[in-house]
Amino acid sequence: MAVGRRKVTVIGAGNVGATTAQRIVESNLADVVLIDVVEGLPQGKALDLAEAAPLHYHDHTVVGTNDYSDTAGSDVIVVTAGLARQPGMTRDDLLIKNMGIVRAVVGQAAGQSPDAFIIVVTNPLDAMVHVALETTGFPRERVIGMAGVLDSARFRVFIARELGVSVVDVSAFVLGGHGDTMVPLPRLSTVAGIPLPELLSAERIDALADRTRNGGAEIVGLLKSGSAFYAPASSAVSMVDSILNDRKRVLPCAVLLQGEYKIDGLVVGVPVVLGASGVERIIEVKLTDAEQTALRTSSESVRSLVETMRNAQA
Ligand code: A3D
Repeated sequence: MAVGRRKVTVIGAGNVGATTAQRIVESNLADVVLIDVVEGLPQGKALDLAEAAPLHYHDHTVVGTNDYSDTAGSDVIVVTAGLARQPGMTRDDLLIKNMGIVRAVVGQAAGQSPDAFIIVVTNPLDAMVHVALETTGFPRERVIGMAGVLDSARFRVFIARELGVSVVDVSAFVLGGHGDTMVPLPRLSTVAGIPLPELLSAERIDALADRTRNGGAEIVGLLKSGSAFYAPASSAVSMVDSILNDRKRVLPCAVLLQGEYKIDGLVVGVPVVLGASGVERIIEVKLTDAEQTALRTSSESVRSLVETMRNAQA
């Protein structure tokens, strides 16, 4: 990684992208380049963020641009560019549109920063990690999807509220795809080391896991237009932090499996050690039959998205 000032490019200056940029500079992590296809949008948000620097006691630069040459030499690229689902648009329509966007933006950004780590946020998440891997040809250690960090943060909040305890003491273990196909593992989720099933009934755990699975939809329902962005941005930033500061945090991330968890060639959310080399290790835990089946179902839904994308290109 480059010595001296660290540089993170955030592609997409919308809700998630701008909030990610804000959190990166205000937590003193790195300089940020914010890039978007819309002219003026990244420049305006970057200037606004830069003008807050004296109030947050940081000296990081925030550059807004539409030109990929400004992103050259980035240590990390966070990909949030994409469309949200519009009325009348199917999931597959969105898949194909965002495939085109992610391919275009990641190709240009990777060309400028061939050694960067890529953190993908654009949905459908697991499929977009496939697109980023194929477009860049980067090794799987450097192309990582953000989903599990958010899902487990949501689960932690719901568990903490239910038990009236600090979120800090709750640790939630999730596997699998983002959203509907997330696989929570209550037996490996703990409150200050105490396994969750000792503290909550199976029924309550199921209810909290369901709420977590639908966590994105719950917020869309409240906001009416747009989707969650504060917690998604925080989740991406915790991954950036673990890489840039070589923290070696154990975080659930969407990575390409090559035989781990008996899955080969598909991007699935699993616990990994995230450090200065990106995904430094995939942690394999022994699953029960039911958990393995749920994980397989989750990975099959990723396979079907990958096939839809292949057919669209054929
Ligand atoms: P939004 O506020 O609409 O921002 C998207 C931005 O992407 C807009 O500013 C667009 O102009 C920009 N954009 C579109 N096409 C291009 C392009 N070709 N080049 C550069 N920029 C472009 O959306 P958002 O910030 O709320 O969400 C961004 C993405 O993240 C969406 O796909 C969401 O579904 C996804 N998301 C994922 C999670 C996960 O947990 C995986 C959570 C929240 C959001």
